[in-house]
Amino acid sequence: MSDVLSSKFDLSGKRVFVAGHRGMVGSALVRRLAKESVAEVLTETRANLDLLNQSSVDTWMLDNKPDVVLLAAAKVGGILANSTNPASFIYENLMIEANLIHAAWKVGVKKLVFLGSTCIYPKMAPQPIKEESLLTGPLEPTNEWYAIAKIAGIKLCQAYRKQHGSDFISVQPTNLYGPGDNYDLQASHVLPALIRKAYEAKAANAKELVVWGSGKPLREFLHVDDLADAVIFVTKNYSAAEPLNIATGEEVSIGDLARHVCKAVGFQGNLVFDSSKPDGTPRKLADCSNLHALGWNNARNLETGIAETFANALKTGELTTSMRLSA
Ligand code: GFB
Repeated sequence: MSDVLSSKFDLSGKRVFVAGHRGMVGSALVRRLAKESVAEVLTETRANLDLLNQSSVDTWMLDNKPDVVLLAAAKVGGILANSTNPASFIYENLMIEANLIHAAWKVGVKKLVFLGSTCIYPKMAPQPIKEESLLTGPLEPTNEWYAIAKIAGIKLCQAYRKQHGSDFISVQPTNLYGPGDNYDLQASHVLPALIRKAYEAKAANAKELVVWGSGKPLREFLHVDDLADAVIFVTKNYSAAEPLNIATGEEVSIGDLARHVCKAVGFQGNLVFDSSKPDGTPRKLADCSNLHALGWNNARNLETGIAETFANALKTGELTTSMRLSA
């Protein structure tokens, strides 16, 4: 990584476009950018910029000519949403990436950071998963559609770097959580789902909480504000074709995660494991030695992060609002 270490990009005075600023990742990036001396943070409404439409993206990019693009716009969801909406996950993600990356090249964007996911790696990749594992084996079937689209995004960045010399990089965050998450049980990832289930079970004085699958799969969970900090760090310090993993190094089983959530929420009933629901990939521990070599490390621990997230969701009404919407 020594050549990579010397690659510095100065964010100060730059006009930075956050694509997907209303999502969990995009909004965290906007919060984090407030600490940087950028000239302007550009965001746009869906009504004025349709990321699925090439001419809308071309026109907007030409009118606004950002210096930097942080590509956090994506169609995302948990294991159930991924398995039941394959067309939406592959189509929307491919269109967003292709439109934005091509337009970014056309208007001379100086730096673009594409956000992928650690689900791009083969289901049975050796653990911890190194970036070199990309495209070395079959994908996890529950999210292969999303994964293929995200792999295409990485390849787009590599292709524009190779053919045009564009400084486009990609990062692969592990499972994320934090403010702005989706608490709809049909679409959400596991952590907000468990927070909601524990909250409702406690309120109803229930004896049990249902956890999907066997509880045995292992995952890492990164707080979205820590991801945003890492993304700004790599924007300033990394320039290479290889994607970069961003994770915590702290692995937890889904069963233990449920126990942490119950403790944070104060639910004291039993866990019941529903084996009719999929486990998904058995383990995805990301090797972050390249990120560490650059100088970024995760600080927050998972139990603290869960307690903060639950308290924040109660305070903002995020948890109760989405319960009302999805009821
Ligand atoms: O977070 P999650 O939906 O997605 O599920 P993945 C992680 C694990 O938690 C699986 C279990 O083993 C689920 O079966 N789980 C237990 C639950 N209870 C629940 C629950 O109530 N809701 C949910 N959603 N899960 C996603 C991919 O995979 O990871 C995406 O589908 C994306 O493409 C994302 O990459 C980061 O970790 O399995």
